Order: sequence, then structure tokens, then C-alpha cells
Amino acid sequence: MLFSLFLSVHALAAHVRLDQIPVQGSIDVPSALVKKYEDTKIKFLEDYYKVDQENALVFSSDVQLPDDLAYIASQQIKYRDPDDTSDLYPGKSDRYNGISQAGYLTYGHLPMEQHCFDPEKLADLELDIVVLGAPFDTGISYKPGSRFGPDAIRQGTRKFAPAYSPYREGLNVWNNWAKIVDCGNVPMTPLDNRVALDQLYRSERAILNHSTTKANPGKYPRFLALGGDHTISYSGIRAAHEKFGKVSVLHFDAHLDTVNPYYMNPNVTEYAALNHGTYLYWAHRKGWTADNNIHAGLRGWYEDRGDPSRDYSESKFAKIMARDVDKIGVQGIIDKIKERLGNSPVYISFDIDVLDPPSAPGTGSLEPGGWSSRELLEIIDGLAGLYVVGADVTEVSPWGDSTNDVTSIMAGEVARSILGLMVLTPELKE
Ligand SMILES: *[C@@H]1O[C@H](CO)[C@@H](O)[C@H](O)[C@H]1NC(C)=O
Ligand SMILES: *[C@@H]1O[C@H](CO)[C@@H](O)[C@H](O)[C@H]1NC(C)=O
Ligand SMILES: [Mn+2]
Repeated sequence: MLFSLFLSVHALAAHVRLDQIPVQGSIDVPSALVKKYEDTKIKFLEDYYKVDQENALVFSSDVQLPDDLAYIASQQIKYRDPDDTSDLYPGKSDRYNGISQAGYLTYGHLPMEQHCFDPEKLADLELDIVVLGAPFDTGISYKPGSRFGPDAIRQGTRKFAPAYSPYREGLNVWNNWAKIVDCGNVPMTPLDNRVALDQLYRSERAILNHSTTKANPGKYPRFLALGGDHTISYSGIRAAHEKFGKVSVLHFDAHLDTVNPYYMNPNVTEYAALNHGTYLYWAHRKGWTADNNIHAGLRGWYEDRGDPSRDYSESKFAKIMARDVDKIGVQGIIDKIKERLGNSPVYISFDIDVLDPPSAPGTGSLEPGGWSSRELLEIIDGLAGLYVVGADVTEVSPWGDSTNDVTSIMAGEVARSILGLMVLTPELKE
């Protein structure tokens, strides 16, 4: 704040009369502006600038500036050599110079990796943690639009940089041991869910088949998929299970998503039986998920009276209800999740509708009574120590995001917390 004020005052140019600033011809500096700076009570400005008798804003020469500030304050702009583009290419300018709009649109300005699914590169391209997009919303029962989620979430992370966590001393998810990249969006056909989910499964399996860097003590890369509707977890759990064995699912959602398709509207055909309300039922039925799964943030009403009991008997989920936060607090929730999951390999299946609707309006099935973003982020960050082998952040439907990309920004932040868990626990505890 101070810093930008400093620069803007400087733009008015020291040693130049305010009414004679040579910016594209002449400009009129109203005396009110001069008055404004005279009245400024910010010490920083008082120290370094003075307004002389002729109302000119001057740089006060009796103040000794440190070199770096003196450079910023100096009148001479040192232009780079015209052939020098070293500060302009993506991955440099955008990530390190703090220019959020620069470069390609990747998650959090991560390096773009174009060869993740290139069959020629499976053997030698090393990856540790991968973000990928799953643009798919034809498994949904209410409002569609989440096929546009991946790019919206990336846009919501424009402000990200390789920065340090304010809550965990020294944690920088970007600059750490792991090579983290964005592999782009997987092509998923909107015309046949069976094919689309298979496309995603093969992509995630391919990611897990890459080798890792030497810095990685674990055996396989790990991934975080940006959805897409929640059906995409089906592919992720399937791929993760192939490498890590049965995974324990930590499911953040307002809804069960373990619904037995026999009881779920529309219960029409075999094709319809796999959708964003049933994929967890199928994942357990297929033998990909363990017996210690857990929901967090539930509050959606049950279509069938037997849904909540089948949730346990058929899919082995324990339940943390949204309102539990008022009874046992955030720490109580963290403890319950950790106790349930222990040292298992965990797949985090995340639905943005776990948040209270005002915190995430851009989603398909809003449910009142959800967690605040502060509660949610504290819960996820509190899970450090879990061994997260795969994850997704789903159901971001940007067309419902009427104000300021709120939902995309939330999703981007949740993803950052989940990536933090991956960085903090690089391998399975024995
Ligand atoms: C990829 O991983 C799967 C599952 O672990 C394995 O069966 C398959 O052989 C791997 N494919 C390649 C090309 O490495
Ligand atoms: C689901 O579909 C089957 C087969 O058409 C039908 O027998 C059954 O009654 C349906 N279930 C419910 C709960 O409607
Ligand atoms: Mn869901």
C-alpha cells in the first residue's frame, strides 16, 4: 500500500513543478492535488518528499536511502538492452515479477507441461505433483456449467505466486522439494460419459506412470484434478487405486454421493446409474475404496430414507455434518478426520458446495447452512500429516459466479491447501 503510494507520488516527478509535468504534452495539476500531498500524514512520504515554496514536490536530498530504494526513486530509468527478453517470458515475468496477468493461464502460474500424456515421454518426463483440468459436466442432475470450471479456477489463481503461507511458517508450496506442473485440460467428450470418464482415467493413470524427480521420496507422482462435476472422482479414485491400493476417501460435500442408483432419480438405464450422486457407491462396489472413508460438511436432504444407512453399509462412510462445527469446533472435526483416516493413502474428493452458498455461489446444487471459507481452510490445513495420493476440486460452475469470481477464487485456495498437504507429506508412513 505504502509502496504503491510511493510510486504514484514519484510518477509526479521530483524536482519538477507539479504544474509543469512533461507527460505527453502538458497536464493540468489541480491545486487540490498539491494540497492533498501537503496534507498527507504518511510518515514515509514526509521523510522522502518535501513540497517547496513554489509548490513543487521535491525529493528530499538530506535523506539517505538504501540502494534499492534509491534506484526505485531515481529519475533515470535504466532500460534493458532491446534484445533482452529475459524478463518477459512466461515462467519468469509472471511468477517472479509479481505481474499477475502475465504468461499463460495455468493453475497458480505453475509451469505449463505439454507432454504429460505424450506416449514418447512417459519414461523420461519426471513429475512429482500434477494439476490437470477435467472439463466435464454431463454427469450432473441439476445446474450444469462446471465443464468451464478448470479454466475459471485457474483464472481465480491469477494472484498466486510462489509465496509463503501466513499460517505455516516457511511453507512455500511452489518452491519446495516437489516439481509441480499444470498439464492442461484433458479432452473429455460431452457426448458420452463412459468415454469421457475413460479419457480422464487414462490421463490420470498416465500421470502416475511417469517417473518422479530425485527429490521425491515417494514412488509415484500425485495429482489434483480441477473439475468438472463430481463424477470425475470416479476416474481419479480408479487411477489412484491402481498404484496405491484401496484408497480411503475424504469427501468434502453437502451431499452423500454414495447414493445407490436404484434409489436415485432418474434410475433409468445402466448408463444413467453412474453420475455425480452415485460415483462413490460404484467406487466402493468396484473395490477401489477402503472401509474407512469419511464425509465432511454434509447437510443435503436425503431423497430416500435409507440413503444415510446405505452410505455406511454399502460404501463405508462415516459422517461429519455441517452443523457439527458448532458442537465440536474446527479442531474436533480435524481430530475426527485424522482418527478415521490414520496413515491410509487418502483421496480427497472435494465439492465446492461444502461451502455456505454466499461463499461459493457458482455451483450446481446450493445448500444453505455450510461452512465458512475460514472454517474450511482451517480444517484442510489442519490435516497436515495425511498422505494424500490424489485429489480433485469439483462442481465449480462459473456462470453462477455473479460477483468477482468468488467461487473460482475459493476453489483455487482450497486446491492450494490440498497441494500443501501433498508437499508436507511426501510419502506414506509405515
Ligand atoms: C501404467 O500403470 C498401470 C497401473 O499401475 C500399469 O498396469 C501399466 O503397465 C502402466 N503402463 C505403462 C505404459 O507404464
Ligand atoms: C429402479 O428401476 C428398476 C428397474 O426399472 C425398478 O424396478 C425399480 O422400482 C426402480 N427403483 C425405484 C426406487 O424406483
Ligand atoms: Mn458432490
